[in-house]
Amino acid sequence: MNAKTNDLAALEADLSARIASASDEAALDAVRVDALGKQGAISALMKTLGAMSPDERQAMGPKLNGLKDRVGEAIVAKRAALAEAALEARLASEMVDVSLPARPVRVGAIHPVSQVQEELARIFGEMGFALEEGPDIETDFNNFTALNFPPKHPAREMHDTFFLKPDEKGERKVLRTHTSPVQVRTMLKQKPPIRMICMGRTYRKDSDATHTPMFHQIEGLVIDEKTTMADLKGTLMAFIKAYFEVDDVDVRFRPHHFPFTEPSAEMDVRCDRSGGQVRIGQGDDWLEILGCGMVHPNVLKNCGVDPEKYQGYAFGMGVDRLAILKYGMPDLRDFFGSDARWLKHYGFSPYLTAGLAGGIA
Ligand code: 2NM
Repeated sequence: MNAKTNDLAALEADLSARIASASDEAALDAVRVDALGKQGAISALMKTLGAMSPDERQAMGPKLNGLKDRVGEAIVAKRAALAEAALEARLASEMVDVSLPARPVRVGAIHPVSQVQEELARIFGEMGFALEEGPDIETDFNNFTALNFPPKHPAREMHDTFFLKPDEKGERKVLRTHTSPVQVRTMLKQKPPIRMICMGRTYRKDSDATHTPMFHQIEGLVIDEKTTMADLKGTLMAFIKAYFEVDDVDVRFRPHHFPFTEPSAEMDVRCDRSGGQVRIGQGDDWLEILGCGMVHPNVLKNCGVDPEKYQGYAFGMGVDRLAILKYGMPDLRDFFGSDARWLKHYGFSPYLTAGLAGGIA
């Protein structure tokens, strides 16, 4: 090997090493300019061919051309490899694992009415009450007549009840003014013993800070051969303790009037209002909480139950008011304002429901 050949081998080794170590497009292009550019090392060697003897030129020509081709090819190959690596890196950095769970953002909240309904269903469910349902649009019979409302009773009048347009048969349906028609339906379809609750939307023409035209009720009914006011009292006291999470509760019954019960009463619970809010259990005050009574024999008759053999009690209360008493919202109208900020503040986590499946209370 002569000196010139040695030089060429050293040049090629140097260029190959620089090509191999070029970490980006710019570094690679610098090697290309140094080797094959106008002022490049290989270009300079090519220019010396003209001054050589024919023999020398014949020996050096192929060597220089070979060197030029190999270096050129190495640069092209390296450029492709760099482009490939850059693409790989970009794909890796932009990768999205679609199998990952969604980010833990709180997207929704359980409305206090729904939360309280879950709690009520659980409490009464554990006491053996079945949950019944009925439609919001009811017949006049189920909403009034079966429940012993006299034909001229004030609650039937236009200012209380939302009446629908009469249908083809002239029948005038109503938006139920209470959930009692569900009790009527249950007695009509099922033989005693009956032990049921129902809850849902009810409608009355009423609107102020404590009344909304749509509100929620829960009502209960127990019918058996020997059911008394004492059973009613025990059941309701157990309910109050469970719902308000207190160990002791004191109640009193005040005589009242409902068309569908006889006797009828309103039940108050002992409470303390000294701290600005209502605390259930002990104290010097009373809080009216529900209406109740022994089901009127006329109602039993109207619903196909023999009043000579069966008797029972019923009760009803406002779900919205129960929510206010336990969770303290100032204005009932905000319940149905559909304001997401209100719901975010007063709503409950979907993961912490008092659900029937035994969630955290
Ligand atoms: C109340 C108060 C008292 C009641 C009566 C009945 C039925 F259908 F059995 F007669 N259901 N609900 C009732 C009794 C409801 O709410 C304040």
